[in-house]
Amino acid sequence: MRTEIQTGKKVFPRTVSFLLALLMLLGAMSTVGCGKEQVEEPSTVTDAPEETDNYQKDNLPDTLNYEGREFCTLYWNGAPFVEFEPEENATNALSQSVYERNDNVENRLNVVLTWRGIDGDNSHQTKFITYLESTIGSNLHEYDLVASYSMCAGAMAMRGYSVDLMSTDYFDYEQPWWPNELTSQAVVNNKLYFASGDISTNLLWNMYAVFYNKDLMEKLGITDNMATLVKNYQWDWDTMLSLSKDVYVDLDTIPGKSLGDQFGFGIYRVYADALFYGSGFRTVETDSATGELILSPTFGSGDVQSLIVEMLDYFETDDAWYDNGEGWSTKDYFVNDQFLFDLRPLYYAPQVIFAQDTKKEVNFGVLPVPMYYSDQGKYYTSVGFPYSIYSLPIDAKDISCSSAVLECLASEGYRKTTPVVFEQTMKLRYSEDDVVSAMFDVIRENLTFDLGRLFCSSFNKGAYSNATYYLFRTVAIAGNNPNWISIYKGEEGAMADVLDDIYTKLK
Ligand SMILES: [Ca+2]
Repeated sequence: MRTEIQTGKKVFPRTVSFLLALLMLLGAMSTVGCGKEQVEEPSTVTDAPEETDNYQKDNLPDTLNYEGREFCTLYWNGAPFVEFEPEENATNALSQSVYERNDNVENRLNVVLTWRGIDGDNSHQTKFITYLESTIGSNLHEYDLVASYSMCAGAMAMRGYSVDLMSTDYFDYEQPWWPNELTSQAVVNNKLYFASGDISTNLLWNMYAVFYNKDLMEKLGITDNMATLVKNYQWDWDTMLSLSKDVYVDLDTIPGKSLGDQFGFGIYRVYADALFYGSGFRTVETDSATGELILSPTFGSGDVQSLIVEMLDYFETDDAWYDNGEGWSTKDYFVNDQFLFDLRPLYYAPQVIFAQDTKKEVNFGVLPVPMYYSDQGKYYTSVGFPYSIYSLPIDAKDISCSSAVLECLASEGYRKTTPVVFEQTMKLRYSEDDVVSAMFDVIRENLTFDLGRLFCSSFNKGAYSNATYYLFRTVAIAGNNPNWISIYKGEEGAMADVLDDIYTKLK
């Protein structure tokens, strides 16, 4: 039984003073790559006496001791936020928390973490996989753990390079740092070849949420009962449409609807996937009778058709702005009170709302993506692609040790790095405001791990590349095409073939 920790006050101890941590950080920055240079002796500073908060602890035995062995993780360069090693000479809180997480792992398990980054972001996936072939595929035993760009983990598993985590000694899927949906959606034939969650800071930053502008809400005379709506599962599509009605004001000099105006809701086309997943739809699921992977009956359903029609109708009105251009992610319309609701990845807060050159301060809150059905009873959070998925390479020298380090990184990340992501999103200490903290946890705990999304780069046998996200986001929504059933039917056979192939390789 998973321990639910989303309610109640939690305390994030700042276990070492910032200055001390900074000195430790500067002293430990000598690592460059695996097997090249040793990091300095792990610090002996521990925070055990202060870890008496009500955060869930892991079940790793205290007796684990890997006798100072070097533990090498391969990761992808270009991750938007610090996640693996602390940045050199960095004094920011996130980098400090990554340092503390790694330090705790080293001290607890008596390992020396080394890291090697290679090209592997969206445009370098082939390069990353080719490199994996040259090392794991050649059984060189170079790496103990692989942290890849999210789309690469599926390709790695398909090639047979990933260990089934469920069969390893210390991977503990019931812990809160591994999202519920990871094991309910990404397990194939009782095997799980990769994992993510609190272990990846970039996953948390890329979670889609709806920002709402409290200043504008007040100006419009709307009572802010958003937290209650969310808590009571009343935050749904109809509620959002009704709250965003009549918000429109033609503010700029361009007559009629234009981007300089005031809107109830704003969204960029790339983020439209979040509304698909927020509705509980998915592209792939497991056939409960046979255990095989199948295209989800929800994917090609009339319900998706209805959502698309409603979205397109909504975007046509003055209530909503649907942006089909580029550069949306850095725009400050929301900060300037032009949008009541704005669907965004969470990194919008540190990158734009709190950016140093932003002159205006906006009061805002974050909400999960609204449910489509009023009786849905559950929110679902999807994630933009630039985050990490962790895999244990089959040629790792000691699978048991790799399993322990993976679990320990996630567990320590849950207590060290996740609170900092929260603090930098909300400019609040996690313990300061239970309502805001609970909202963040609703978003975080309902992450979806649809295999069609995780393996999207394999779905290329039909008319479209990456069909499992491209069809909805681009062909239907951005293409302003409400004929979902026919779009889906045209691609269904090709997608089913790919899925058969995936299942055959993973089962
Ligand atoms: Ca206008």
